[in-house]
Amino acid sequence: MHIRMFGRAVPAMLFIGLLAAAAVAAAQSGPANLLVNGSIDGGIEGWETWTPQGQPQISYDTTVYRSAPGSAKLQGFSAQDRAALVQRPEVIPGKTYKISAWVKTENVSRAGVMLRVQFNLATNPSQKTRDHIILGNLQGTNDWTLLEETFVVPPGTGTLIVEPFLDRAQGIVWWDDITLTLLD
Ligand SMILES: [Ca+2]
Repeated sequence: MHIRMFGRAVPAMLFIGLLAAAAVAAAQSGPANLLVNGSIDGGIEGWETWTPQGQPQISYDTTVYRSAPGSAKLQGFSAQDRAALVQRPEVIPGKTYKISAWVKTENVSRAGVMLRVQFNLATNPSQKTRDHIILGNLQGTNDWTLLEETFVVPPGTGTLIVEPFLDRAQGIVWWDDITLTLLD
């Protein structure tokens, strides 16, 4: 009797051990980031820059970052300056995703620090399938702050436009660790 119980107990313990190992591995790696170079390390490769107005500067900064060795620095010098990093990841309608980003600000003159997400119709990306997500609207000086939101992709959507932004403001913004993950 004792031997039979022991025989059953060993595989169960092994199974629990494997589950624990798998859980640790999942926690360490996390869901895959659908953005290229979301940690903005080694440069801003993978991101387009968009400066539709004024004379803002976008650069790679190795002196201020949330994850080493760098972050993206967006600087405005007048209230006209608009600057954004841009990526257009593909998404699947009906699926749930989470967008998140870390941002730090210094003397930003207006509530123009935002993470903007646009939802593009697959058959005509200039048409949108819902209102933009706009997170943050920060101004002034803030230490590293997490912006995040979970959303379901509307029917007909083909891609997003993910835009860490400094919109019409003086001041400095650093963006780092920007992630888009598929939750379900
Ligand atoms: Ca980084």
